[in-house]
Amino acid sequence: MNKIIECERMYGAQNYQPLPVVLTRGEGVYVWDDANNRYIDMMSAYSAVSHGHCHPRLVRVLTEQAQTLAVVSRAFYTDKLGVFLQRICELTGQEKALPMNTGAEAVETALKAARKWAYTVKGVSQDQAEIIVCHGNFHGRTIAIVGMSSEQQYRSGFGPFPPGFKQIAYGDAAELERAITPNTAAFLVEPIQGESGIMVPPPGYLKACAEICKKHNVLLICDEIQTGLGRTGKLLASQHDNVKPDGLVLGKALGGGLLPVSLFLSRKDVMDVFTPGDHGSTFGGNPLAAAVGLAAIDVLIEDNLITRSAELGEYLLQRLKELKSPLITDVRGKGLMIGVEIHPRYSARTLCLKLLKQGVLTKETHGTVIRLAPPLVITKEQLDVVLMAMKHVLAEAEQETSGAIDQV
Ligand code: IF1
Repeated sequence: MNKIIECERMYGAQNYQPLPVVLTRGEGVYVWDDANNRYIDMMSAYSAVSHGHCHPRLVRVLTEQAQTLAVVSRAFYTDKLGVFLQRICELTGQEKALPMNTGAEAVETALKAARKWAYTVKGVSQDQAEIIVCHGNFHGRTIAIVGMSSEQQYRSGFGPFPPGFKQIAYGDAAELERAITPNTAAFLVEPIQGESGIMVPPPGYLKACAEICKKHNVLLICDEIQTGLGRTGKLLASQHDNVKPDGLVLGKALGGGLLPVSLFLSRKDVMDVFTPGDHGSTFGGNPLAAAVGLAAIDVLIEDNLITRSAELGEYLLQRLKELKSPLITDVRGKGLMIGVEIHPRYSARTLCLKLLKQGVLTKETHGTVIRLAPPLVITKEQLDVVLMAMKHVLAEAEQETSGAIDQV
């Protein structure tokens, strides 16, 4: 057993089951292991590394800011936060933003804002606010957030959970309307569900939800922590339906693949429910995170990463569909957020282990879907290497299961 793996196993909580590889260095789409083998990273840390590993310009901004002023708390103003918040508000069309660190913290901020808006603006009675979420959602790992999850494993052993959440099927706008009551504060939804297996809702779904929310004075809050910042081929996935939500949550890639940066953004009348002392975070909005977040936005725009995601994502999706393997039951996604669904009689994790041997790093979700979400700086040539590897491991797997899996 690798001594490094042994050490992590000995002293670390076993809340993950990593693939048997020890990474030591990253640059662009590549990462290297402790035996100096090179891999193409098709996971990009669940879309937190959209800019590629150790992006030179982002590392330079991080280093310079770290040597200047890093963390002072929000007890004081700094020269970095306001300009960062202005930039992201102008880019997304939202009026105000509240900076946090992890995605879950920004989601919790959104939940608190929606509830307080319901009581102080919409007129819902105290402690009666309801928030609607979708079956198959993933919004983080706090007790309130797993309390509204449909995934048994994320909930088991962690109850009791806070009340005030309702679950509806994903992709069915009529169900949203049926679930709304006079106490409904908000509908929190991922424009494309990531963790539940890259589930793309029918075209027009988000638009229909936006209209229903407007009709019933319910806040539409989009969790774009994974789908945002170019991942699906537009700045925000909600733009595929021409929807501007009342609230927006960003995270992951906002930190440029270097440190946690997240935001809750919304209309002024929603954000203004927060008065000094209502909510906060030691590190939220620190100048180091603000400087890197601003640079991450600039690189996203200046390096044209959003168009790359759209064009290369379309290329990858089409080529995957051409693979015609009996092991593949579906290929779906938008931009460079793609899922390859594997026949349930074969283990997606086994395929990921085979891909590892071919120099391609990725991980399955829910046991059957292989996630392909590379840094947006990937090239067509590098995608061709990934496609060759996919073809190779599928052929190998078909050999092993010859005849066991009939043509689907
Ligand atoms: C894990 C995947 C899971 C997210 C969306 C909020 C958060 C996430 C849409 C919370 C985080 C991460 C968490 C990580 C695995 C990964 C993930 F979908 F990306 F694959 F779990 F579903 N909203 N997603 O995707 O953000 O607090 O983590 O910064 O928890 O295992 P966070």
